[in-house]
Amino acid sequence: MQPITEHRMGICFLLLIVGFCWAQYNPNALSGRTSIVHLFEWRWADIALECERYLAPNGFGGVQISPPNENVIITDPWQPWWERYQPVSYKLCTRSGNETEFRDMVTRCNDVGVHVYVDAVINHMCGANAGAGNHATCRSYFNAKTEDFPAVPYSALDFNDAKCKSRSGNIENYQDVSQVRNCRLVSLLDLALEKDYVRSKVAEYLNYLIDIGVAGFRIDAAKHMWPEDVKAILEKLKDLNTKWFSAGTKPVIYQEVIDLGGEPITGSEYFGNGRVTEFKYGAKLGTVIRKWNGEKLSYLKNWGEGWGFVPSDRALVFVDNHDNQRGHGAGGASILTFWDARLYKMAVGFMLAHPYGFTRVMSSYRWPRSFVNGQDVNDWIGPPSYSDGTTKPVTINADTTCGNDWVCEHRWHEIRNMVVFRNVVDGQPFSNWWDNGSNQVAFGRGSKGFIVFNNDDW
Ligand code: QV4
Ligand code: CA
Repeated sequence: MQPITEHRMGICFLLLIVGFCWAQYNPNALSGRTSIVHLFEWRWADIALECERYLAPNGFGGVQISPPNENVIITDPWQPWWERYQPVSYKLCTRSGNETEFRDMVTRCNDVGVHVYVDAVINHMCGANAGAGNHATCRSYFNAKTEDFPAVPYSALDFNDAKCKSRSGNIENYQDVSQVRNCRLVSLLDLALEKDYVRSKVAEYLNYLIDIGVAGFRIDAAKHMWPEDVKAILEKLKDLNTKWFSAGTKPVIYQEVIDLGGEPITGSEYFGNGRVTEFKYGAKLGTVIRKWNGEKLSYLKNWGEGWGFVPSDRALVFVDNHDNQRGHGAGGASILTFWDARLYKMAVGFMLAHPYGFTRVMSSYRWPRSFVNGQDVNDWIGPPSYSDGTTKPVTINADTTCGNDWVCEHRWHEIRNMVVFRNVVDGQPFSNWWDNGSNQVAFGRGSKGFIVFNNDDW
């Protein structure tokens, strides 16, 4: 065996020189902590408290946070959640808090062993129609029309306009790979990531966060970037802060690539950089648990790669995310959310019991859904906030649930208990499957755990 190992290491070393061995798949959570939670739109001050009072004591490994960098303030509609996906600079002030609060959160979460994963919006800046002025969360000046972002600084030379070959300058055809990566996603000004200058500015931002103590990144809109451009940025990244991580630890990377099949761009193209989001997971699980298309729980016997998913150690999985819980992004109507609480708990319970993938629990806020022709016309509404636009704090009720319209799915006791279950059975094999040929199933995790699901009507 020895010569083979050495041979492999040799190949890896060779590949390293040409840059193929960067990838970081290890979630960098404390050992025995196997899930993270997305605290969507939470304030940094509330996340710091939640790490200390709830996430650490209940064995959560980390938190995915909303984008921490400066974004455009949109007033029509009124401060939608999605304004945070329209960067103006890499300064750390947003509706979630300022840099001081951000640093305090990262320090306090790390100090109790809960790590922070940043949603990194690096494919683009704001929308082409975002105007000009200082209507941004740190008051930086920008001009979307002239593509001027002096607070970075980026100028028109740093965007992809010349490379984009679509008629409108937007992505019009997802079958055309170069359009998907060189044109504007819903008019968002597309960065020229093949330029070393742009790569360096992005890496400078990510390294700044690494120095503060973050553990990794969700790479937003990775499908819209060339995998080699993402890699070139990752190669510029430092190891994690040794105050909390052992020397030589790289940031974990999970790339948002929506691959439901049917498009030329696949998740596997990005394995060389890190993990990818497996969107088939929530779409299929929702279909099964809703019993649509004749699906039943018994079909989950070969759940995972057997369903055409990416390899388990390359997958970041979730039942719903901040997009598809409100009809954005991918997945469609089958996606289960807190609005379907009973089925949702079953789906999240199944995800956390099953060994496939690295698991992310969603934590949402409630908004006034209003369907017109099957479309939620309120899908844009931002987090619970006061009339001056500031986000409401997450209050905690006497029964440990959350107030102020924060849903806190991660505190639902069925979900919280399954986070603990997953930690307890970590490393144990999937075993002793039983089903009734219908919607009653059960399985074990080695000698450490056993779980039963009944989605039949008896
Ligand atoms: C609209 C039109 C354009 C038009 C433009 C200009 O759609 O055709 O050119 O006006 O008038 C918002 C609006 C959108 C608007 C755009 C620009 O919703 O209607 O364009 O702003 O003004 C989030 C939201 C988007 C939002 C975006 C920026 O979901 O609706 O766009 O933030 O504010 C694909 C991708 C995948 C993506 C997913 C939603 O492959 O990468 O769509 N998911 C991620 C994030 C998601 C985020 C982005 C990417 C962009 O998870 O939250 O989009 O950073 O599947
Ligand atoms: Ca792009």
